[in-house]
Amino acid sequence: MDDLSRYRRAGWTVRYRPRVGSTNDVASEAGRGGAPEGLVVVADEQTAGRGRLDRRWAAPPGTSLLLSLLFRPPPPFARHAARTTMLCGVAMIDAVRDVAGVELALKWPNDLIVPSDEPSGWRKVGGMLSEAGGLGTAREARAFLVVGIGVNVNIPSARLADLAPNAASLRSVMGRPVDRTALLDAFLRRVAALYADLRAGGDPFPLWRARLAWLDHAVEVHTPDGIVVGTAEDVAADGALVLLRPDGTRRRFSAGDVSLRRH
Ligand code: BT5
Repeated sequence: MDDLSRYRRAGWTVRYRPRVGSTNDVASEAGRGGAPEGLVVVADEQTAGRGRLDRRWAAPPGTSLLLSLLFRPPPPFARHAARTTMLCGVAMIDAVRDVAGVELALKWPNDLIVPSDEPSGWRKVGGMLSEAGGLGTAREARAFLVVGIGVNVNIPSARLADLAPNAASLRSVMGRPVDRTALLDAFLRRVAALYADLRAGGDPFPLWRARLAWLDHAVEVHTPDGIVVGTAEDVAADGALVLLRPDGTRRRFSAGDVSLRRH
């Protein structure tokens, strides 16, 4: 029932691997080799799972959804790549709600979180890592986007602290296991619909914005140069966070190497 190895879905090329370094690397290699969009790399275990800025993504084998999708967004690439990452986040949040009954939110820019009673106010259930490739070549048609997502599905509560101090899994929240195949299926169905809509001129931005945690709340933006405090006023059309400072000035942060905390 929870066996990902036989999973298939029309319209997608699903490449299952029991064990890989990183599903993002497998998908990027396929992208560089000219593979068409619609490739899904799914693994039961990653030996070199990556987060942003070379942080690690860790998960006990067979407990999580670890996957990467290959897209070739139409020009203008940067705009559509950002939109594609957004729609993947929307699709995963909606799939998790429908299949597991857990209401996740997006912690800007790329975390999937569940609200909790702890002082921090949240726990991390998943994360996304988007990587573009093939840019700067003569033809933008070669450009590709890999969206990697890791979701803690059935990680037992006792194992979570090994991964991160604030990690949670769908199982730890619901107290029962969740079928990873059903979740993957619900996710891919939504991605297909939202991506087709994007290609037809639609915009997932309002759906993405509506799923963001902490808009209008006091937050801290942690940057390499220090912590900036303010109110998370909004997100700009390009996805940048707009922070309203206590002195009434505004500052924009693009995803880069910043992260967000409640203040
Ligand atoms: C992310 O990075 O949250 C993006 C994670 C993307 C993982 C997927 S899995 C499939 C695909 N293939 C890959 O190689 N990657 C993608 P970031 O915001 O940098 O968060 C990383 C931080 O999350 C780490 O420094 C830990 O503190 C924490 N962490 C690591 N594993 C975790 C887990 N399983 N659950 C919760 N937190 C975790």
